[in-house]
Formats: sequence, structure tokens, C-alpha cells
Amino acid sequence: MKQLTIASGWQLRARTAGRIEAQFTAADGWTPASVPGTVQQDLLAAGTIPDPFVGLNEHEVQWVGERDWLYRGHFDLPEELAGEDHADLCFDGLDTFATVWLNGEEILRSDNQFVPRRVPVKALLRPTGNELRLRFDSALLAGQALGAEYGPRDAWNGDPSRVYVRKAGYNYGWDWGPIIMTAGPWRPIRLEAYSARIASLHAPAEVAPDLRSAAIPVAVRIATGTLTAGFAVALALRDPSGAVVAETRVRAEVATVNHLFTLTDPQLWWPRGHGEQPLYTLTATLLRDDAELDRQETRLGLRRLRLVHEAVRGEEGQSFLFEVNNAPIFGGGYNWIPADSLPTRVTPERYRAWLELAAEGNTTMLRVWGGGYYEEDVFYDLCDELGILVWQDFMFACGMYPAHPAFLASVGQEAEAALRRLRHHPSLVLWCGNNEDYQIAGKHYDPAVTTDLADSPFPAREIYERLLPEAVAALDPTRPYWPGSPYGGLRGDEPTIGDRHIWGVWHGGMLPYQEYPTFKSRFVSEFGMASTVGRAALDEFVAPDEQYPESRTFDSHLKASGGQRRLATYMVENIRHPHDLDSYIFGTQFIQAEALAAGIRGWRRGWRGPGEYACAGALVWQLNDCWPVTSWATVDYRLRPKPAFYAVKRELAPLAVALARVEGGAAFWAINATGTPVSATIQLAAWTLVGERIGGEEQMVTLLPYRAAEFGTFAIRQGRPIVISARLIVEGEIVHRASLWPEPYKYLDIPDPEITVERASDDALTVRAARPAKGVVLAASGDARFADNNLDLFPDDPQQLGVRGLGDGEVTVEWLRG
Ligand code: BMA
Repeated sequence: MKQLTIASGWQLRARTAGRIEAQFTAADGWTPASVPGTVQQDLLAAGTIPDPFVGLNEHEVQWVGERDWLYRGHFDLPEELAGEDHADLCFDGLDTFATVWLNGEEILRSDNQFVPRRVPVKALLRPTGNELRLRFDSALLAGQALGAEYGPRDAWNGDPSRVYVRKAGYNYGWDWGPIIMTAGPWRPIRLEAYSARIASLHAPAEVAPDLRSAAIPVAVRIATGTLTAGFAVALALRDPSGAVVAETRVRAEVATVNHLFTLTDPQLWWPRGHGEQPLYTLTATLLRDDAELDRQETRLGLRRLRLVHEAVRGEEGQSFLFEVNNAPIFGGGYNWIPADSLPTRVTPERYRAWLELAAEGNTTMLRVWGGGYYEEDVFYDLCDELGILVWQDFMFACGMYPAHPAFLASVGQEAEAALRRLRHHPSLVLWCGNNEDYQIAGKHYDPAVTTDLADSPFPAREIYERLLPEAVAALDPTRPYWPGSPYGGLRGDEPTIGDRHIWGVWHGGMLPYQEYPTFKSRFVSEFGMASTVGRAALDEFVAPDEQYPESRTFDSHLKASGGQRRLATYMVENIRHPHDLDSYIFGTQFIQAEALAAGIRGWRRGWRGPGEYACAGALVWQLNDCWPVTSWATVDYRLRPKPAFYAVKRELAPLAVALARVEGGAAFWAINATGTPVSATIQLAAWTLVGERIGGEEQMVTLLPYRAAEFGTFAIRQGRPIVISARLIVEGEIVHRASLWPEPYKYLDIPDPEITVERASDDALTVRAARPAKGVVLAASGDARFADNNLDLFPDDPQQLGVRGLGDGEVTVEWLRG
């Protein structure tokens, strides 16, 4: 198979009134266009629009989303392609309502951003000067027209007509993102020429329960005119070192060639923190009379996966536990949203930086959330390499989606495309029907209704409970499917069944985050606390005269409903209200760190071991941002971690100690997320605010694998404010720290802790405090990156931490004052 990527010389222009032919042939009015790309990206590059991320510019660029756009591109047909029997134009992603012409012939109409299209064009091709024309209709207007035709429907976030449009929902604006209605060929366009090609290569490998062998059934689907004699497929399986461990050659008498490889003692793929991520490579070569016609390769990670719904001792309901290679995994991590409002700007390098940062933050699982898009291949490749498990939503979020036949057909194609493209990734462990659609359905959801779902008051159940599970069963039978997130029980808000989004803190009743542990759940798939970004980020999008929290620009970059009010409420309930921008930034970020830590700490305590996995996951809403904004992200748009990133990292550490206030003192427990028993010492100490150590105890413990274990109560005398420190020591090394301060912090008179920061070496610092210090945030100019931050310090425990890119920059320190 030979191919030609058609990426250069493209132009775009807005469609105007009048005959479209004249516009396509017009000499002027064109802007250089990037393919893959989006209109907004090219208009920005041409200086036609201001940067929508800066100031209030978002509001200046809305006209782009309300126009139709024309693209034209030209290509010659390379000789080696001209000689092939077949030639297809392949459009990997057209956003969204597109009509395509080749050399004046209309060849395609597409209405789903997520469905790659292939069009046979052999008969239309010329040796030179082939012209491709694309028209993208305004998705906003097209969606509104569908809404007018089929009737209004409900949706949270964005114009509700979005539910009729198979396009990334966040483009319509979300409670953390701007309205940027992209349009364009957002994924590559190429010409493929072949006499025969491999249409698909699928190897749904299964590892035996005893992990001692793996069955790898291989199916190769061949696309060609007629299969004549002489066709064959050569299969080769290479181990991670590249050595061939199995190979064969099968004659191709039918369009799908099958073969079964079995491996004994396979190298198992493990989630990070549990083992390595060895990847095998399976190569299929299509031959005719020994001549190679096409070749495809796929990487395979061999692992045994189960989503375990079993009884939880002494409790109602069932667990929601991911098990990999028979090891119970605590699904700790984040929800992932698109990393840019202009998705084609996210380079493979940026994906690597994001996912390496997530791994550095002790992320075991990322949920690709249903309001964005099925991510780029590189995202999943990196998760395979880094051992980050992926919870994959289908692209439905916070809406009452329709289920009329045309819509179902489009969704069916979309699901097939996503399943075929992503099913070989070992990191992908769950397919999930939607985000919060069972919640927005509210009273329209009646589980007793099990037939004619498309005609029910909640028609999209036809998608989540029939179309998608059937597609998953047919195309990716080795993976579990879950109808929605949250889902389980009547309202998807069940403490003992399925997953749960816990938004009683921040949203809803704005309950104190200290109450997070009281929210029971088998798997917390969303919870969050918002904060603003740091100074460096603000300087990039807020004009100096707008740099105060209540400014119009701040408000425009804070999309959460009631956001200002909620941020202020959580601050005044916990800390002394800040009066300047820097302490406002510190305050919101401090609260976010405290809240997320309280949640994870409380829920991970419920991961109590075999038969008692009362809670088996906590996914923070959200890891990243798609533009500069005050949001729930713990890392800003330019990959600068906020203090909360380090708080989450600490609470998700594989070995951890934890504290909680109880009558007369503090309960303490420890977590061992690894598969090996660990002998450790838990050291506890009680401190006054002025730094006197007034008590302490040590306990030698054995931390059994895969669980949290309670170790009793550390009694402290009541009366004055006492701060408790806890350290977990393994083979003489402090592997984890925790602290417990009296709350609310605002009542405390916290003396200056006299913090010092010393350079221990070029890439290490030692941080000390003469008195207990809370929420110590180190900052430096430029791209300095601290390995740890948002520290709780104690007089007897200087902390050493790594730092990159500091150079001779100065380190500043901020801490909770009171
Ligand atoms: C949940 C998510 C998102 C939203 C977040 C914060 O609803 O699924 O839709 O951004 O909460 O409100």
C-alpha cells in the first residue's frame, strides 16, 4: 500500500453569499491553512483574530463559529500510486459538517467529527492538478437547525443543540472552558493506493487465570477486489526485546485470516507501580506470490484484566474494583479533558509532558472524559508505556441525547471507529457509555423500562444500554463496559454500587470538604475543588490593570457557575480572607490542596483488602486545562503544577501513612498499594504551634499488600492547638509524611515558622522550619520544576527535594499564615 499525505498548500476562506463555485475559484480572500488544523488556529496565525485565550478576546471571536468555511487544496498523483488498482481518499477527522469535492465531483458528506472516512476515487484522479474542496458548515447553526427539526433537548454546559451534533462538546463552552466552535480537517488527509491492503489487524489477547500462558487470537481483514490464489499473510510476534517469539504464514483464501498464537510465561504488562510495561509487537504482512502488498504492526501488552463486582464484607452492595494480573488496583488519578481548545496544537511532545507529569503525580488511572474527543493515538501509546490505566468514555456528556435512526447510525460508526482504533492498548481498561447523562435524565430515567428505549422519555438509553455494549462485545470482547459515569442504582449516586461523582462539595450544598470521607462510594470517579492559576499564568492572559480577583477578565476566565462565591465561601470558612492577589492565589490553591487530599485520604482508607474493597478508586476532577482559567485543574494550561498536584501525589503514594481527628486524639492508618508486605515504623509526634514537641510514639508495623490498615489512635491532651506529625519509615528511610492541624485554620495564631531554603546541590534543596509550618509553597521564576511542594514542615524534619531548571534563580516561599 502506498500513500500520499495531502498536507501542504491548503487555503481557507469564509463562505460568503453567492455561488460557491465562484468562491472556490476566487483568486483572493484566501488564508493559508494547516491540515490537520482548525479555522481558528489559521486565522490566529494570519492575525485575522486576536488570541482568544487572552483577556476578553474569547468574546471577539464568536463570529468564526457562526460562519461556513471553505478549504481548497491541490495535489499531483505520484507515479508509483497511479499504477495501483485502487485509490482511496482517507479523511481521518472532519470537524464536523463537511462536504467534499474532488475535481468538481462531490464525493463525501460527513456529519461526525469522530468518524474517519474513506472514499474510493481512482476513477476521478488526474496525473496532476487534482483539486480537493471542502466546505464546513457552521456546526452551531447546523445543530440549531436540527434542534428546530427534532425539538429542544436538555443539556448542562453550552448551547443545548449540541446534543444533536457529533462534535466535541467542550467546543460549545464548559464550566472550565471557552466557546470556541472549531471547524476544519482536524486530522490528516491522505491518498492510499493499493491492489490489496490490510483493513484491520486485531489480536484480543487473553492471559490465563494462573498468568502462566497467553492466548493471542489474530484476525487480519483484507480489503481488495477479488482474492485470487497466491495471497497470504505472514504473522510475526516479537517480544519487547525484538526477538521473534512466534511466527507463521497463512494462505488468504477468504477476506479474514485467523490464527492463534499461544505463549507460555508471557512478560506481563502492569500498571505503573506494580511492575513493568513490556510491549510485544505483532506484524502482519500481506503477500501475493511473495511480493509484499501491505504491512501493519500493532503493539500488545499482555495482561489479565477484571472489573470485580463482589460483596464487600459487612456492607451492602458490591465492589467496583479494577484487577490487573490478579492484583487489586486502587484507581487513583484524574479526569482528563482536551489539553487545548484548539486540539491540533497539542503536539506529541506536549502529550508526553502531560502524561509523564501525571505519572510523576502517582496517577494510576486517567479517565478520558466524555465531553471532549477520543484522544490521539500518541496519548494511549504513552499510557501503555507509562503504565497509566485509561477509563475511556464514549463522547456523550451532560445531555439528553436523541436516538433517532440517523443519529444512532452515526453513533454506531463512531463507536466502531473508536473501538477498532483503540482496542489494542493494554492501558485501556474500561469503556464507559457517557458522562452524567443518567444524572441529567433525572425523573426521565426509569430502570423498569427495558424495551423500546429509543422511544422512552430517556431515548439515549438505546445508545448506552444497547448500541454501545453490543459494539464493545462485538469489537472488543476482552474489556468491560459500564453504561455511564456515574452509574449504579437508581440515580447513579449510590454509595454501595458502581461509581459516583461527589459534588456535594463545591456544587450542590457546598458542604465542607472535611466531610468528603462521609460520602461513601465504591469508586469515586469525580470530585473536585477549584482554584485560580499562579502569577506566571496570570501575566500571560490578564492585563496589569485587571490583575485583581474580581476583575472582568478574572470573571471571564472563571466559567463555573457561582465560581467567585464558592471560592470565597471555602476560603472564609477555613482561612483568614486574603486581601491581595498573591494571598488570594495562595488561598484558593491552599483550599484546593486540602480538599483533594481530604477526599483521597478518606476514600483510600476504604480500600481495606481482599473482600473489603469498600472504595477502590478516586479520580480528581480535573488534571488539566484547555486554556488559562480558574478551574478544578491541579495543573495549569502550560503544565505548571499547582500545590494541589503535590497534595494529590502525596495521598496517592504507593506507601502512605494517614491521620484523622477523633475524640481524644488522632486515628492513624497506613496504605500499601504494592504486592509485597512491607516492614515499617510509624512515628507520631505532637507539637505546639510555637514548635515544642510535647509527645510522640513509634509503632513497628507490617503493611500487608494491596490494602489500607488501621493502627489505632494517637492520644493527645486537649486544651491548646496541637499539630500532629506522622512519618512512615522503611529501612531507615522516610517514605511518607502526614500531618494533622487543628481546624479551622483561621482560628489559629500561627507564629512565623522561620522557614529556610538551602541549596543541597544543583538539583536539590533542603527546606527547614523552626516551628510547624502548613502548606509551604516554593516558587521560582522561569521553568523551575520542584519534585515536591506544598509541604507541611516540622522542626525535627528538614525535607530535601529535587528541583529542575532552577539555575541560579531565587526560590521564594509562601505558607499558611494566621
Ligand atoms: C462534572 C464533569 C464536568 C464538569 C465538572 C465540574 O460534571 O463531568 O462536566 O466540568 O463536573 O462542574
